[in-house]
Amino acid sequence: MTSYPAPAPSTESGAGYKLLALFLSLVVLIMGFFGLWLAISAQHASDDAHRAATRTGTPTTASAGGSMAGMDMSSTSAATGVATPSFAGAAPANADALAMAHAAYPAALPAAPAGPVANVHLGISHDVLQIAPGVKYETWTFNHSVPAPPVHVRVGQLVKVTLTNNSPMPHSVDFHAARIAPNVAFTDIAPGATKTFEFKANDPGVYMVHCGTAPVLAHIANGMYFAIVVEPAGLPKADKQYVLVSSEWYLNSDGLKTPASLDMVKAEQVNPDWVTWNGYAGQYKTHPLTADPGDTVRFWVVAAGPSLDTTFHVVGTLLNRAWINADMTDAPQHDIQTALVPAGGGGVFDVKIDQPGLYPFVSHQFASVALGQVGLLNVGDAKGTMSH
Ligand SMILES: [Cu+2]
Repeated sequence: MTSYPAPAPSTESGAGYKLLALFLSLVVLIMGFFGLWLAISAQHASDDAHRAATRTGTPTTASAGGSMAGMDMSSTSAATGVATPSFAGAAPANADALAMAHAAYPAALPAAPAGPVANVHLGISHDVLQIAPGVKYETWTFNHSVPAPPVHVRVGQLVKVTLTNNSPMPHSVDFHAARIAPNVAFTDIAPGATKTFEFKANDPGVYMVHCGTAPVLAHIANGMYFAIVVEPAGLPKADKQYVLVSSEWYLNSDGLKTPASLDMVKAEQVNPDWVTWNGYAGQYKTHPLTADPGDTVRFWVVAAGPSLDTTFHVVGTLLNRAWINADMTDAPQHDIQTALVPAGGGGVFDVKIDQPGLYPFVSHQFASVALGQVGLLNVGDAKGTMSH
């Protein structure tokens, strides 16, 4: 046993005991305050829980009407600091029929324009769109679509952007493919205004484009993003090329009867209700992308987020070529099982599948699959379906 010397008894014992008594009473006082603080915190937590519980099943609809509803709701929700309940997977009884009737977002890479100039016209508006079978959402869009249709240019082309704001609030556009002063090119434009800027597409890859107006979290979460492919010369030939944009959605209601809008608390907490390829949950399960056996299929992938990364994986094969981070100035890596596409980043992936079948493409962060981020590549007109 270690023995410590006993405190030397004070020769001025009276003063020593008074000091000790003072110290002990201070400790008691501090503990008392701490206890009081704990009790108050517990009461607040209980109130919050009660508020959350009373909102369950009757989501707040402070957003009724008004195209700024998403913004209004976000401030209301953020002010109380309480997220609405989860609406993950909410679906009407006829969800399967609605999924079949849904016109899938065209994933095929469009042709790049000929000549030295690529004109890109972007109209901003606020539109109610479906993000899952029967689930309506008050989106903010470029060209009335989430994502906006992809843009395809070739390295060396001059990209001339014309941005028109047809919405009732300021917005902007930020091209990750551009090397340009953002305080000039990416500034907000007022409702009704138009601006133009241009940049030379010198860096090959696939890039995110998004609205950069504050709070960017809200503008991206509401749907303001798309992909631009800057194709270099001399790529290996691809038989099929598809553009996939991943993103997640944060809903303040289930969106079944009236459109949902943004729950900013859920967005801040990265607690999504839906995660999608090209803006609509599971659309390529009911409307698979297609290829023939032996085709080289090239996926141009962007993770729009706003906050989730995508770990790109094709079930049943490997990524024969993988341009990680969409860095196409260097040679691709080969035979990768899963490739990270970070939020705000891209990746380019070739697969070559000889055996006919249904090959799911997913983010291997499987929470995202559970919330809708899964599609099928049908090789060789295979029959049936495949869940994953
Ligand atoms: Cu915006």
